[in-house]
Amino acid sequence: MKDLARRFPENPLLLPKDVKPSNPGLQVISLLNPGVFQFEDKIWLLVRVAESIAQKEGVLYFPVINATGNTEIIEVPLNDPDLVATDARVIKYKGLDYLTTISHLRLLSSTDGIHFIEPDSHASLFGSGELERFGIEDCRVSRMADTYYLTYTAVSDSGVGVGLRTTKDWVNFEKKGVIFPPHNKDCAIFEERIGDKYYALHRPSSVEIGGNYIWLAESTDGVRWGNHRCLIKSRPGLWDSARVGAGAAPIRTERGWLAVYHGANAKNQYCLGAFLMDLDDPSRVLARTPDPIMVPTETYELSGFFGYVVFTNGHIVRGDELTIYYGAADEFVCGAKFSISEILSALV
Ligand code: MAN
Repeated sequence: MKDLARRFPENPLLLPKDVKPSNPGLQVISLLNPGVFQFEDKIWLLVRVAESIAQKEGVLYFPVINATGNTEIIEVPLNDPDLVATDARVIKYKGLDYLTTISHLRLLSSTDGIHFIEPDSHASLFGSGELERFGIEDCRVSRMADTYYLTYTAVSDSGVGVGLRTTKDWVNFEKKGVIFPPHNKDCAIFEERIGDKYYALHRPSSVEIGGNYIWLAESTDGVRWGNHRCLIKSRPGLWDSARVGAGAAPIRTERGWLAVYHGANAKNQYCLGAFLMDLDDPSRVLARTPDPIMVPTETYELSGFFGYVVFTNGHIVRGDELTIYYGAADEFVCGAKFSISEILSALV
């Protein structure tokens, strides 16, 4: 299907083999879903590195971070009746949920936005504490004045929530803890205050009544959030029928705040769409794209760790040009350009 994305001819920009594992006992399975920001005249990616253990026939190994912060390996025979391993991303074992990989966040920089290197000067960010025992993932980076707000998925056996860390120099970080408790992810803080309030999009999930919808929250300090309102729901019968979640920080345009989001259907096929919020009152949704603006079509989007996925949580805006960086097939980091006015024209 033809979409609005102009993919980089250099795609995939980053493959799992391009970085070293964080520990010699692990292997990098996927590089995906980067947060994106500009710092010291460079473009930076805060890439999610998903790692696992080399597998052997007949058994399944999966990692967990133990109470002392070290990675522990659990070994289960594949024919164990207590094991449910039907999704490449998650495992159920003896009634408990685990991830097949554990993720941390790695900093890579570039002068052209295409070729990225991993500078020694910046350490990786790892999960820390009991609410990040299964790792940290899919970080959005929002900048306000000289502070960067990092909102990421914090995963543990207690659930999937949103963690916040802030930094000014990408060397020292302040941990603000879990700002949206489970089940919640896909949190993007607006890069400007409106009136005297901070705003954020987030995605709680409701199991029985409701669903996986995008909500708006407000805050007076950027850390404690309230006045939650539900903005965008999944749409039965469409490409975003099962879940929706915000990408990076909404973009200020003359017509309103433009948000790029991902939507998935019941087959776990992930596309991108967009919606528009009122500039003064972002709880008012003005328009939304009926069709996706990006659909998995290239081989690197259709097959990989988890195929048929395009997922973004980071972008750079220059005039009318929106460059998104995205995870393809949950395994590779790719880039694509859009025209903001073309996206605005696709809104209904
Ligand atoms: C889903 C997927 C995984 C992710 C977990 C926890 O299963 O998005 O990639 O690791 O949620 O966030």
